[in-house]
Amino acid sequence: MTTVTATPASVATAHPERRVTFAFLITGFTALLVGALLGPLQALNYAGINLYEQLPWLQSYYQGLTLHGVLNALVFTTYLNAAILLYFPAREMGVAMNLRFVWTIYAVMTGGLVMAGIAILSNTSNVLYTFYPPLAGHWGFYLGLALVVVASLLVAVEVFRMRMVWRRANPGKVTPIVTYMSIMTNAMWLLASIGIVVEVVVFLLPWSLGLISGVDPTLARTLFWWTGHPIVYYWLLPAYISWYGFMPKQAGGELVSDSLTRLAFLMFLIFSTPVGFHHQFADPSISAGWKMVHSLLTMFVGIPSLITAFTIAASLEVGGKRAGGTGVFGWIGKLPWRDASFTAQVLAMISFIFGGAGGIVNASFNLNMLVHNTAWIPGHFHLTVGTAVTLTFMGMTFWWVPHLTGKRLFSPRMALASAWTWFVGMMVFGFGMHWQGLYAVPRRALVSAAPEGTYADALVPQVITGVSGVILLVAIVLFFTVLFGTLFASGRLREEERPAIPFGNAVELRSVGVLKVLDNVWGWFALASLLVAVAYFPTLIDMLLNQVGLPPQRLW
Ligand code: HAS
Ligand code: CU1
Repeated sequence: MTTVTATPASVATAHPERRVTFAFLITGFTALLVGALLGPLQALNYAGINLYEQLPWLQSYYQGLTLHGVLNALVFTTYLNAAILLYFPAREMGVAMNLRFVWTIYAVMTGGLVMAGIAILSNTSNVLYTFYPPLAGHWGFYLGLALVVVASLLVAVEVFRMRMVWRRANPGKVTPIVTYMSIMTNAMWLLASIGIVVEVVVFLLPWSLGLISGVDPTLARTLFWWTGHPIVYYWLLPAYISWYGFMPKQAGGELVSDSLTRLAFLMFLIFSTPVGFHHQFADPSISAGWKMVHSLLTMFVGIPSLITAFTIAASLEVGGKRAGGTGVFGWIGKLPWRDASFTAQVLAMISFIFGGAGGIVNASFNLNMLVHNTAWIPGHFHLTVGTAVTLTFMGMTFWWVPHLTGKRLFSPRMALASAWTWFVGMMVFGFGMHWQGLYAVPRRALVSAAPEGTYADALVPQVITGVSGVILLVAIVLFFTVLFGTLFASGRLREEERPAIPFGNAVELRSVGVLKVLDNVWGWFALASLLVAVAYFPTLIDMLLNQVGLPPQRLW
């Protein structure tokens, strides 16, 4: 193995794929802006304050919550994933994107977004982002979401095509690391998305159109969670691409292990999907035995994140020590804390330590009963998707938007402040919500409408949660001021002044034994599929044979 410093792509030349990448990025962040602005209202709801009645364009808490969940968790992430999963492999391999195809993907995704958006805004689809039947939305809602999923799968097709082109030109070589991470994420998503595709195309869409009269809620929920758990890794892994692929360089260090990185992604391919029952521990129609199997497999999918914790911390340590830090902790202070992009992403990592620990609690068959359907769960996922992922994507924009657009970052100090404010706001929110969950305050309930004294025990965490909503509102304003300030700034950086992609020192890999084994994507895909079949088919077949179809219901 020889170490080469520059990947061909880090040489700055004009790149036509920047434009479409930017289109995905900015559409995603616009969705986040709208979705996130509703967040403080939800936080205040937990403090007993209902501002929903003040908003003339929203009819109810549930309409607002649907918009919040769909735009932030489903739309924002999918757009950013498209940008990350396509752009960095293209640049790393030096393979041209099929631009016409990628713009088509953008059009399909955006068509879906517009459809689902209209359905929600017209108050016909207040079904929340999990859209459990028999609660029924407008067909436009399901079709819109289906188009977003189709577009995400087309992203996978294009990434596989680019890798094929690269392999033809580089026979016998091991896939470059950032590309490998993107390929594994896409392969995982291919297997993971089957559940939701079947649920929407075979059941919900025909049902909402009146073509079939009933849908079995348990079957639909099971198909939903086939995708609904691994989708959280579809959100997380693009953030990991930045943590593994770029953060070592941003910290002045080096990725300490190429093979552990690949192993972690391989484990996500294998273990992400056969675990969905951990969202259904309280559901009837699934036997305790299979629930236990999924609970156990969930512990396995925690392992690649634990690997990540150690690999990334060690990679940052290299940077801190190179900058003169000594001792067990001395290196931490030497890290580039003034760099908003770096700091945002380390704060994202720190939030994930708490989000991940909560996840292990959720996954424990017995402990889950205590926290299921309580405020604890939104507490958990605002530390994971809401901070670990979102704050990483925000941090990436601080170098990536100048890289793509040639505009100078507007106020690096405000960028740094926005990262800290987001982190503090979300940590306070997570603290308040987890704590409320222990008092059994329900999630997805208009707490402010409960009879006085219902949640009297939980007053302190409720106030804490309300305060976090205000902190987060400040964070949103700061971050989007930086983003739009950057875009609307006059003047452009010269080509050579644009920040380069912080690829680490690429290790040129030829036929290195173990890496070759890890590189056999389709072999591992087959193994992953087998495991999913074993974990799901007995239960699904039973459900398919014993369906109880319910008609659509609208409770608003
Ligand atoms: Fe989860 C529910 C279990 C991870 C998102 N999860 C949810 C829901 C969402 C979500 C959205 O088992 C709600 C769904 C709904 O609406 O009903 N989750 C887990 C487990 C993990 C996990 C075991 N979740 C995530 C991630 C998400 C996410 C990631 C989004 C991106 N989750 C559950 C369960 C439920 C659930 C149950 C259902 C609960 C119920 O009853 O409804 C694991 O993957 C977590 C592993 C993570 C770790 C942490 C590793 C730490 C790292 C950072 C290291 C720090 C460094 C910094 C390097 C073990 C990698 C060092 C820096 C220095 C300066 C020193
Ligand atoms: Cu899950």
